Amino acid sequence: MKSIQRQDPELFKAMDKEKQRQEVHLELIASENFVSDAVLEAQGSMLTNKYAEGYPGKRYYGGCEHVDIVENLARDRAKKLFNVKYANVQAHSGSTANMGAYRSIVKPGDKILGMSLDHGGHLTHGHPLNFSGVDYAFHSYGVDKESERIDYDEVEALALKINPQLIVAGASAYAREIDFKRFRAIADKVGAKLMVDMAHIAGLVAAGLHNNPCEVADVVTSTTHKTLRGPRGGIILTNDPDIYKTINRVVFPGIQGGPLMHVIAAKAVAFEEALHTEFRAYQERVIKNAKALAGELKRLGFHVVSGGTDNHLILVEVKTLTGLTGKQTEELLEKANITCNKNTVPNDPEKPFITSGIRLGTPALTTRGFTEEDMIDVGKLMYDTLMNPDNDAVLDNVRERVKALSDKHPLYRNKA
Ligand code: DSN
Repeated sequence: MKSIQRQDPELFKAMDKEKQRQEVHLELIASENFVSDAVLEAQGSMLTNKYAEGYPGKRYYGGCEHVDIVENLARDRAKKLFNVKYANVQAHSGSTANMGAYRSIVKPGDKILGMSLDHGGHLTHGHPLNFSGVDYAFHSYGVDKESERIDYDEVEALALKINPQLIVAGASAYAREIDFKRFRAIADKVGAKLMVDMAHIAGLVAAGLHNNPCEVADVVTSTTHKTLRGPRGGIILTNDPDIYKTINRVVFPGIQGGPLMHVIAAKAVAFEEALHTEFRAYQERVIKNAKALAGELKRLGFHVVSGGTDNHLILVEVKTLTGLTGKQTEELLEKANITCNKNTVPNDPEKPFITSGIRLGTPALTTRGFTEEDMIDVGKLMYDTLMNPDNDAVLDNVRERVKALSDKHPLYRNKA
C-alpha cells in the first residue's frame, strides 16, 4: 500500500488500522476468510481499467482479447471445480447472482418456497424488504423445533400445500449438511424447479466434503469469498443449456453493465487454488476445527443449535447460559478482540438486531493455521469473557491469551 500511503495518508491510516485489526483479532465471522496474495494481486490489478460488456468472443468494446482469456479461464475452472456444464462468473455479488437465477427461472409474482431468514436462510430468500420478497410470492420453511434441523417431510408437506414454481435450498446460518437430493425429489413431486444457494458451503462442495448441488439443481448460485476463499463476488452454475442462455442475458444486459474483470481474474485464481489437493486438506481442517469449537462450547454449557455441526459454521444460543443477548455477546467479545456476529436462533424471542445467539465459523482462523487445540482454547476464551462481563482483570487476561494465539499464527506481519 506504499502508493496509497504517499498519496492519501488519511485513507491509508484507516486501511492500515483495518489490516492491524485483522492481524490481532480472532476472526470468527462464518462468511469471512483471508485470500491468498495472488487473489489480492489479481483484484488489485490493471484489469480494473477494462470495459468488457458482453461475454468472451462477443463484446461491445474493442481490446477485449486478453480479458476474454481471463473470463474463459474463470468459467472453465469453475465448471471443473463443481463438475458442471455452464458457469456465469460475472455476477458482482451473491445477491446479484440470486437475482439473476430467479429472473432466469421464475416470473414476478410466482410462488417460491425458501428457508426463512430467522431459521438460517438469507435476505435474498424472500425477506419482505429485499427485492426477492418484493418481486415474488415467497413462502418459507424452517427447522424442526426439537432437532433444530431441516425437517424434509415438513418441507414436502409445505410444498404440496403451496405448489411453488421454485424451491430454494441453501442457508446462511445452518450447521448441518443439506440433503439436496431430497430437495430435488420434493421439487419433482410438485413440478417445481430447484435452485440452490451454496454460498456458505461452496468451498466444502469444491473439496468434495459436502454433496454437490450441481448434480441435482436446475440452478446453483454462490458467492466466491466465503469458504471458497476468493474475491468478493458471485457465480451462477447450471447444466441446462437453455437456462444458461437465459442466465447470460439476464446478468448482462438484464441486471449488470460491464463485468469487473479484475474480480473475475481473482475468481480464476481462487478456482485454480481450489482445484489443488491442499485446498481439500484445508477444508477438512475447517470442519475439524468447527467440530472442536462446537464440542468445547457444548462442554462448557452453551446451547449449540442442532447439537453440533457438519460444516464450517456453529450457531450458538448464548442467552440461556450467560443471560446476555446476541448483541451484548458480540460487543463483549469484540472488547476481547474476538469478532463474530449476533444471529437469530430458531424461534428466537428477540428481534433480529438483538437476538439470543451468535454465529461462528472457522474458515478464516483455519486459513491462519489454527488447529483443533487452538479452537478449544478459543472456546474457553469466549466462555471466560462471557461469564465475567464486568471483570476487567478477566478481560485483560483474555486479551493477552488472544494475542498469544494470534502471535502464534501471524497473518500479515511476516509479509512486506
Ligand atoms: N452476509 C452474508 C453472511 O454473513 O452470511 C450472507 O450474504
